[in-house]
Amino acid sequence: MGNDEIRTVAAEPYPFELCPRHCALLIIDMQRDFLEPGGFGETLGNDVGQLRRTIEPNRRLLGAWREAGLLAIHTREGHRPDLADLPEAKRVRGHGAKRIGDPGPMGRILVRGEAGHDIIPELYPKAGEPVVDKPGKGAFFATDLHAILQNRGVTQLVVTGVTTEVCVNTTVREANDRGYDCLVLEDCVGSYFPEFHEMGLRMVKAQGGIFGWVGKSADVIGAVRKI
Ligand code: C5J
Repeated sequence: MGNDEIRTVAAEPYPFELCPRHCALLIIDMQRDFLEPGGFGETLGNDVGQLRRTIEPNRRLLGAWREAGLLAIHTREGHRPDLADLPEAKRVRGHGAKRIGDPGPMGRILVRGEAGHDIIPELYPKAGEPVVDKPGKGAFFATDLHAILQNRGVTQLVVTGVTTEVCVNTTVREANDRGYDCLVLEDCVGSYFPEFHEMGLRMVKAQGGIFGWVGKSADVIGAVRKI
């Protein structure tokens, strides 16, 4: 089988027709500060175990994706060290004791170049894999992601990462409005709140797939292994 051949992947609300040549894996915000014990997410009282269960399925998927020679793209949420791209509304939201730009357990919180802002070692990008630094929740807002995808002829996205209801959902909605077909993998996305995870996935696939499809990594791995 070649890269142009369609592979049918089990998904809801109906099977996803994956075309490897036109499909990219988009891994959202698998950053140390969100996922690692002792990071910013945990200091806010979140159970990072809810997110860490996604690491192994993502690692297996990324391995198979790379072996098949397909395009993987990583994103990181964060801001310039001078915080010039940080809206005041985002900085003050939540009245938390710790804010973006403050010192955290792994450097300044959500600031580019700091240890906590970087991607976890298990999924670290390889040379040639684009890393998109995004100041917002959606990966298309104020980034060059759309240009990167268009220049590579990508029309489909397999979407993984964290968190299901925030950056994953926002990105899938943005992608949908730009004409991309998105397949979200339920075992490769996670939330600190299981009920939001569940609802986040249901919102994607409701109404005949109003924002896209929901599937499982094993089915995508099976499909790309045939390349
Ligand atoms: C992401 C967040 N990545 N929850 N960020 O979902 O603030």
